[in-house]
Parts: sequence; structure tokens; C-alpha cells
Amino acid sequence: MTFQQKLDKIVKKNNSLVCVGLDSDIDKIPEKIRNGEHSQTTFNKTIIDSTHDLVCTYKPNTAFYEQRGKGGIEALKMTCDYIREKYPEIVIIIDAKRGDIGNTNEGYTKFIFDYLGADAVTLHPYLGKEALAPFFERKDKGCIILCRTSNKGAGEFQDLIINGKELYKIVANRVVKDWNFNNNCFLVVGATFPKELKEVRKIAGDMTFLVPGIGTQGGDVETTVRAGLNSKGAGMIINSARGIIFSANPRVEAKKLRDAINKYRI
Ligand code: NUP
Repeated sequence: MTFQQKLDKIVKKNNSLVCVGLDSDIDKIPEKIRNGEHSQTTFNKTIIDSTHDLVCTYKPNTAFYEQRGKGGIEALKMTCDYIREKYPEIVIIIDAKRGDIGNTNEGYTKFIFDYLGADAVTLHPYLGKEALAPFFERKDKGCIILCRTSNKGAGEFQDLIINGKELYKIVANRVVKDWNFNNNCFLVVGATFPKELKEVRKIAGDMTFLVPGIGTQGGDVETTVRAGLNSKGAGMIINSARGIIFSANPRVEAKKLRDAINKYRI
């Protein structure tokens, strides 16, 4: 089964475009859990158990695990194993923004797809198509390429005009027309720039976007959904991390986000 097929199934089953970001910063984990053994994993399991019927994907960002060394990598692995074993229909995206020369990328594919067993990874496009080949070759896995990011300074490079066009549009166009030969490419487009999101949608047809920036970063649900939906009323994986996992009630927040998104999907 491909990444997109797995995603379509769970989007339908849970009627949800919500991606919960498992950015489980150890310093923000409730003290009761933080002091125990395998604290990050325990915290993640709690979040997963309370939201699994409301989401389509989980997205751990590796930064929050790598910073802890061995214990963090173990927590990341245990978290991915837990999702695959207990909720195998849910898609796992590893947010690692990889992209190096070819043989180094082979190492990344082994860690992310084979060791962690993830379904997709975020990639940056700077080294070009040739370098990303080891990711593209994994036909059943998702290659989610940074296009127009959600951070304030995103435009520094991404809005540069090259041959009369913004760089992010060139990236979108290139991914759609040239890199997606295995039908396993997707784009990251931030919710904090709905105008640009709309532009990317015009270029990308029905391609699925990972859309971070909702919640803590201030992206508006209605504007985002209206700007980014594809012709099938889907095509977006809408991420919120801190806004859900560190809220007083992650289940309530996840449901709220799912329902708010669905309100504008019709
Ligand atoms: O453009 C991007 N913006 C962004 O925030 C691309 C990303 N991958 N992210 C990631 O999404 C970011 O690194 C973090 O893991 C998550 C947003 O988390 P939050 O702002 O909802 O807590």
C-alpha cells in the first residue's frame, strides 16, 4: 500500500485531516510523567491513546528526540513501534527535513523507513532531484518536500524571483512535473501564508500538502482550509503540535480542530 492510499483510508475512517505533532519537548511534559522511566514514550502513548480515532497522522519531529541522545532515539523508536502495533492504520510522518548527497540519503532512508518504520519523511529540495533519488525510489513511502514554510522568515529565499517566478512556485512546479515520477511526492506549505498556499494549490493539482502552522503559530483554520483543499475536499494533512499535546485536554483540542476543519470541507 502506498503512503497516499494509507492516508486516504484513515482520512475516510476517522473523517479527519488532523495531524498531531508529537513534538514532545521533555521540559514541557507534565512532571508526573517526566520523572518516570521512558517518560517521552509514556507521554506519547497517552496522547496517541486519547486521539487515535480523531487523526489521520502523527508527526514526531526528530529534534525533540535527538536532543536527548540515546534515550530520545529509543523513545522515538518506541513511539513509532507503538503506533504501528496498536494503530497500524494511522500514518507516521517523520519530520526531519533531510536532504544530503545520495549515499548519505541512503542512510537516512534506512533509519526513517526501515528502523523506525515510518510512512513518510519531510525533505528539503536544496540539493536537487538527483540527490533525493534514494527517497524517491521508495515507491510506497511519502517524500514531503518543503515548498513554502510557515516561519516568519520563510520568504527570504522562498520568495526570491528567479526568471520572473518566486522560488517556492518553481519548487512546487518542479516537484509536480518532474520529481513525482513514482507518485510519492508531496509538499509542505505553511498555514500562516494562505495566499501562498492558494498559489501552490493552483500549481499542484490534487497533490496532498502537509500544512503546519495551525494553533500556536497562529494559522487560521477557515482561511487555511479554504485556500488549500483539493478538488476532492481533502489533500491536506493539517498539523498542530503544541496546541494539542500540551493543552489541558489533548482529546478535546484534537476533536475541536478536526471538527473545525471539517466544517469548511464541504
Ligand atoms: O513550514 C514548516 N513549519 C513548521 O512548523 C514546516 C514544518 N515541518 N514545521 C513543523 O511543524 C515544526 O518543525 C514543528 O514540528 C511543527 C509545528 O508545531 P506547532 O507550531 O504546531 O507546535
